[in-house]
Amino acid sequence: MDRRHFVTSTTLGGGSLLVHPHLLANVSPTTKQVPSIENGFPLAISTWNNIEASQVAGENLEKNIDALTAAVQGVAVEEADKTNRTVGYGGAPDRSGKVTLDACVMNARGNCGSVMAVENIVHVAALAKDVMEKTPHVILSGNGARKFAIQQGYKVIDLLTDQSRRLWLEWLQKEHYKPVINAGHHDTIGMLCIDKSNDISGVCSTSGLAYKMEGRIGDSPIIGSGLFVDNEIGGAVATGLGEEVIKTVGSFLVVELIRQGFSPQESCQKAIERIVKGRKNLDFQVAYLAVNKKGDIGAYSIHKGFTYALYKKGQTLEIQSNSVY
Ligand code: SD4
Repeated sequence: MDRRHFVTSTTLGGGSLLVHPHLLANVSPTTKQVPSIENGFPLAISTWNNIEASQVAGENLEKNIDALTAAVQGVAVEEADKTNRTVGYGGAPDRSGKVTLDACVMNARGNCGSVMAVENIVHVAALAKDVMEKTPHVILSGNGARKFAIQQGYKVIDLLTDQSRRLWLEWLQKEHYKPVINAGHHDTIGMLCIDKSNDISGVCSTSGLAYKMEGRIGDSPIIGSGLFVDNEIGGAVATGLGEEVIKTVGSFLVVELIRQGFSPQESCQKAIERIVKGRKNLDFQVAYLAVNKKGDIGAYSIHKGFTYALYKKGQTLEIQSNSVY
């Protein structure tokens, strides 16, 4: 990979400043949004250090490719990368040794598609787009999704790499299920793109949590939890412990807060606050990444270490998010 990439700290809310949950209660709707003339479009953001994925999406957007197609193509980079153990090929299996993938897409017209617990198919984000565009349904799961993929000409491959098999066999020695915070700084990829027409679309793709129970579905393929887009308002994606995102319908919540007048940053913070409020045990990670119609970005997580990859004007930067702890 010879692309230039940079690591920087966000100026949003003071870089690595710790913000205690009770401070968030004082966040009130911004009456006047700061104009973001410098934002410009196109723009692509994705969760974690998925630099190459955001760069590919951004370069496609520069060629006037629409936001959803660009996002699906960007996410495909991670889906094909066997070293990323949280997405696509090489993703960690469930506890029975099966790699099952989840993905969803949502476009600027409010249409969406999703696939859940798909085996043997790498590019599940593209498959979710096909569900949206070529079927009368929104969600296909399991064997039905796999059969549909085969009909559409997707390749069938074994998603379990030698390394994933070895690590799974090691895990079986103890069978201790404990989702890892910031696993490998890759984790689920959620991507939001704004194209040259100022249309917003989003994609989320994952292999889910390592050693999940067979049949477990996380937030990532659930519209409103792992991803939500309203083209008039903005979009949001989630990563981390899906069970906690689902309970608060996280991405929908973030977009609705933006609708109410909060900035994307305030909205992500408030959505995290909804999860952490009153909780003693916070040994899990959840992070949100959001953008509004003007291209203002927000990112916030429970624990430090969450980063996102921002493509703008030809280059992609990895940016550190603020966090509660
Ligand atoms: C899930 N949210 O399946 C996904 C996993 C993830 O970072 O995001 N890991 O719950």
